[in-house]
Amino acid sequence: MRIFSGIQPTGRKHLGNYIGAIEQYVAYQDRGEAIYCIVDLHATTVPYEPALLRERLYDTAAVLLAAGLDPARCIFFRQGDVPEHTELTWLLSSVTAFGDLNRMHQFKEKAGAQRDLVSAGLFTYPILMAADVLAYRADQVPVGDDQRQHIELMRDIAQRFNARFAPDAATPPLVVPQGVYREIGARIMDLQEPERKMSTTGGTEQGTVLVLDEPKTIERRFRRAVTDSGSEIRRAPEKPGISNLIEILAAVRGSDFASVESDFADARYGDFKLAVAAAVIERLRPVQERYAELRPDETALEAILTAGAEKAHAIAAPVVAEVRELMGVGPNPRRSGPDS
Ligand code: AQP
Repeated sequence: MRIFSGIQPTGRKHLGNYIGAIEQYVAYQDRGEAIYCIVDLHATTVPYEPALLRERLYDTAAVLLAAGLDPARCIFFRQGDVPEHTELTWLLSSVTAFGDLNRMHQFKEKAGAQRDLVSAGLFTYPILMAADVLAYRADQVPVGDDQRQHIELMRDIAQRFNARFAPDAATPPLVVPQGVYREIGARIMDLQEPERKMSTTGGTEQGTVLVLDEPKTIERRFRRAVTDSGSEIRRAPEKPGISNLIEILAAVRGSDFASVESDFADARYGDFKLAVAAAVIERLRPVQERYAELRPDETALEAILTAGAEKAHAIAAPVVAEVRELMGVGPNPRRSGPDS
């Protein structure tokens, strides 16, 4: 089984990224051939500073390695180093429906937040994401719940490509991938506005816990987390703040909701919040320590990403060559040469 996922180097990684995606990446290294990339090209679709993009890329690489990605057990690279991603994006745009792109929630949200330019790249972002995954014929894509619509679109793109260009193939050229979502922790909400997901661009500063936040900052964020006027620690639609804290603690402990609810049945909100903060601090402590060791050595980070890109290129190049051939792009590889 082949696994693929990508993560943006925009902003600093938060607890939602960590629980919803990064922990899954680490676990999936032992479940198949895992391929992970930092999607710097996706990050250019909204306003950004080029020098800062490189800094954030190293930050993100060091966070992922500190969390447990092991270049000996996975392929770990930078998207922009493997040109097949952009070529395949263009080729697949011919089997992507404009109307489908127009329906993407993330495009609508992010386009609405732009003050100057809504880039065409923001609109075609989901095709690049489809190309990322389809170039590797990945079977499974571990992601957070917010990516469901993009995963559905990439499945449609693969199916439409196969039906249009290889209707009779015994093995379809593109694998139709499946999204995999954590049962607990696939959507971590903002601590101040628990109806919205914790997010780099759309969340509140006070409601967002960063992977690299100081312990006292993490504790303060949880202490001030919005709850409700009741006193019961149980999950309920009318209790989004408490439900989110229960979900965070269950995900961090690796337990279910019921055991968190029963452990804190007699606790007050204040004590519960501190318990969640303590568990998150403990979970992130080794990641932060390892990050501090890894981040300064950009040469070593580059070497890991470059080696990963070579391995990624070796997988993606023949897939993209087959797509070109099936689409009639470039010379016919079966045509006789001038000497024959
Ligand atoms: N709140 C979340 N809960 C669970 N999973 C989440 N993910 C993101 N937010 C949550 C998952 O993290 C992975 C990486 O996402 P990304 O590459 O989009 O990184 P990001 O830009 O840092 O994510 P944000 O904060 O969600 O970005 P914006 O603000 O740009 O929308 C993905 O698998 C995602 O599902």
